[in-house]
Amino acid sequence: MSEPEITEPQIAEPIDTSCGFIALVGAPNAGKSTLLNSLVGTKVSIVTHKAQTTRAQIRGVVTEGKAQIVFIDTPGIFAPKRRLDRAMVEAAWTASGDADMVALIVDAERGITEDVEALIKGLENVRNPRILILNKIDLIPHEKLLGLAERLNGALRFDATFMLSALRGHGVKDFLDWATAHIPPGPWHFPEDHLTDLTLAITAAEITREKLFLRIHDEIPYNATVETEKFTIQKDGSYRIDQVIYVTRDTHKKIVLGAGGQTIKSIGADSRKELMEMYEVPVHLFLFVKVREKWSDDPERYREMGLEWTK
Ligand SMILES: Nc1nc2c(ncn2[C@@H]2O[C@H](COP(=O)(O)OP(=O)(O)OP(=O)(O)O)[C@@H](O)[C@H]2O)c(=O)[nH]1
Ligand SMILES: [Mg+2]
Repeated sequence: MSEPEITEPQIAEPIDTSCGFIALVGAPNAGKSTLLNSLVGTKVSIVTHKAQTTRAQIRGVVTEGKAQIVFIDTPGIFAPKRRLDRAMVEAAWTASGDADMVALIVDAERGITEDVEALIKGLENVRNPRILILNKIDLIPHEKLLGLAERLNGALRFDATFMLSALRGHGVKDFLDWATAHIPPGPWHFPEDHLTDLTLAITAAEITREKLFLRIHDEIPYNATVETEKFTIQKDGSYRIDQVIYVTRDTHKKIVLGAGGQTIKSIGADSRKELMEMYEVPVHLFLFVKVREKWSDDPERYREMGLEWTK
């Protein structure tokens, strides 16, 4: 009988990297997407002056030294009415439940609204560390900020409070440094140069949706969705992108097209310009408008957006 081979005991390599997920939650329009973009240092999530711009979880990755933080931008949390609203709010709460830490973003100018009160109640159930971020400090005097921070900390225990301007970038680094120092040890989830997990096709659809929000007023953008049907990298390196804007009514389609197709043309031009700057290649963008009365009841549309469809 041969001697059993003696092997050295295996010692696991000590992990010297850290990695964590931080969900950014808040009322609609609080500045979550602006903050995500500022943290990542490039535009990952679309931003408009209108509430309910973000519709699903959008991940942005920041890798600094040995630490990697995955920030999750979420749809604003409000009292939902429609199925789409419910799915959006659900996506935000799911993100905060799954993350290692949750940051509540409050628009300091608006202060403690009903939506913020509901968020505070909901966050009582979140066990992981909670961070309070007072955003838009460029809009209000410093004295008011301290009172607001005190009242919010009185309503819920936060592990840290930051006051910043996501738009101007003031104070964002302090938050990032704190987050970097407080995330748990662990292997990275993404390669070092990775900024987001969004595909080119989804990013392109989001950029067009942003232009739709900016260009068309009233309720139409809230009842519309944009999908990239085809994304082709052509032989000459240029991108050909075919997208459909789904609307719910023929009257909406007419408005999105505009007289002589002027409106859709300018939405397309704005989107194409930004996509070219983003990808640094020529972009050929083809936009179509389709009426699909019940798109917001269609599970397939939710899957495209990265949302759960619930009955
Ligand atoms: N003055 C000022 N405006 C800001 C700041 N941060 C965001 N904004 C503005 O607030 C508006 C909403 O910003 P978003 O980042 O889209 O807000 P959001 O929380 O992602 O909104 P939803 O996706 O709709 O929930 C935009 O017009 C931003 O330019 C800030 O620090 N100062
Ligand atoms: Mg947003």
